[in-house]
Amino acid sequence: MNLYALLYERFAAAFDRPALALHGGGDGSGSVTWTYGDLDRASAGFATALRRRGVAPGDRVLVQVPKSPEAVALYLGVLRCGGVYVPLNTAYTEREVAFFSGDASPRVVVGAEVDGPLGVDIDALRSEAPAQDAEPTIEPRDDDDLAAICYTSGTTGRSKGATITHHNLTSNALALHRIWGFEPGDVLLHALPIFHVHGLFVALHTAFLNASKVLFLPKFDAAEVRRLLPEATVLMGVPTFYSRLLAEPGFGSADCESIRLFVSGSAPLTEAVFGDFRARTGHRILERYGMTEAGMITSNPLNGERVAGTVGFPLPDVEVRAVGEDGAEVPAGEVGTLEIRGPNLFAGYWGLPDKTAAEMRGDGFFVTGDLASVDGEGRVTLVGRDKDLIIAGGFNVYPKEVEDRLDEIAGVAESAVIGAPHADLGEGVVAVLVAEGKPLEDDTLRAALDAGLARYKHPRRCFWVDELPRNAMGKVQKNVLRERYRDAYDG
Ligand code: MLC
Ligand code: AMP
Repeated sequence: MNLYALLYERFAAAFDRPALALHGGGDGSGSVTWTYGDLDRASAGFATALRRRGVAPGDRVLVQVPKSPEAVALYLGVLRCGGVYVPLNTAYTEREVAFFSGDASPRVVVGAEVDGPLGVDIDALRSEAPAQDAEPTIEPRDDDDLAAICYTSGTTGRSKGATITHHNLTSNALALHRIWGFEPGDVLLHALPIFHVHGLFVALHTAFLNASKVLFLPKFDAAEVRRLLPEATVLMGVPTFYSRLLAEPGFGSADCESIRLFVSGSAPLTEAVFGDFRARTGHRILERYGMTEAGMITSNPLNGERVAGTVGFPLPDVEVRAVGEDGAEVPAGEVGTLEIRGPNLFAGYWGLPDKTAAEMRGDGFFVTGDLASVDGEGRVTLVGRDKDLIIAGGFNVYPKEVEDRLDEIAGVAESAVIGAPHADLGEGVVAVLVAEGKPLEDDTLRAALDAGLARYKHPRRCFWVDELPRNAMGKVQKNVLRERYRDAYDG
């Protein structure tokens, strides 16, 4: 079934009700509300315009646009016409976008400045099919048909497109809607970006299945979120949202009276933030775990104990196991690499069957690259990663990609990129560099990186050394560097 057909069933009963409420200033100025009817009609318009531009079922539509109600309608419009939605971080540079465009071979590119005839601005696209000639069709889709390709950077430095089916999205959304107890009257406060799984799928799908009102903020701003909390019942965020709310002077239980559920994910929520939040507000943040390739995988319970430092239990129909180096499951409570299987699991990496095969076991389990233990009750605790990944403020940064860009800069002989603890972002990107001649100034490095690397991936601390520590095999010892520079941000 086309995911939009399911959503449409819920929307149809709520056409007059608010879907997306965009808040202007504190005095209510500039506020705009889209009803579910508006959203449906706008998505039909986008679907019509895309069809006219030749988008047939299965064709990719690459999108790099700022967060807005129109952008949500465009996403729904792509689903509706059977297209495959390919969202891109708005921070990506032209060089990064050019790679995704080349890889996904889209029929249409919305927003991003890609040279060529495929590109169109979102407003122009919208005006191509005004409401009166928008066709209400919803293209039939099979469970295995692709709904989206979400790029996730890889350990090799080359991004991979995770292909996600209608069934992946639908099963995950229905499961989360149920286990998180969505109920009539719920209002979601939405401050996440909508180019990643968390803000696009988890947050929007659960709210839309509920035909809930969504308070739609262009980006996270702690003071603004605090101001709107009394109008909401659910907030979903990365851990940085919660640590920044705690840093708001006087923030406490009075701010949270209407809230029934705070959800955190995409990066580890520290026990300190969980504990402080509970002490200040009385709320136990519900931590869940997911990834682009599998949507949501585990969740702490809505009712029942939410244990700090754990990510809870597998979602319905999802199986997890921790395995040792020999590939065999380790005993309960012991740490292994987490492998998962279920209806949420993606259909493979776009155009990369070998990479897909390398991360799949013969019995259909996927190797997440996260290190975890699973206790006797099935509760999962993540303890680290065996993939070389940095998560800063919920955004993933793969060191290899940053190293590749650094190594291209004249004056850099070689580089090693690591993550260091960062009070605000969880982890911050650190570069350790060997100079070719005299070490470069930070500003020079920065300017050179700007040409090809989104800014959230930039190392904000750089250290020049005579040589990188290496093991007997000649491999850079990142663990040594992580130890040496662990105070880079918070020392
Ligand atoms: C912004 N900047 C970051 C950053 N976000 N740097 C490192 N890490 C980040 N996460 C940089 C910008 O490049 C800019 O630098 C400067 O910080 C200010 O930008 P900003 O936009 O004003 O930043 P800020 O408001 O502070 O944003 C922080 C944030 C945001 C935490 C609110 O990053 C955010 O919303 N993160 C959510 C990410 C997310 O949705 N992850 C889900 C992935 S899905 P300069 O130099 O240009 O000034 C997934 C699966 C799952 O992982 O389980 O959910
Ligand atoms: P992404 O590739 O952006 O989808 O990021 C997925 C990765 O984020 C996972 O493999 C985990 O390493 C990490 N992650 C997601 N949720 C959590 C969580 N609650 N705690 C710790 N790490 C998490």
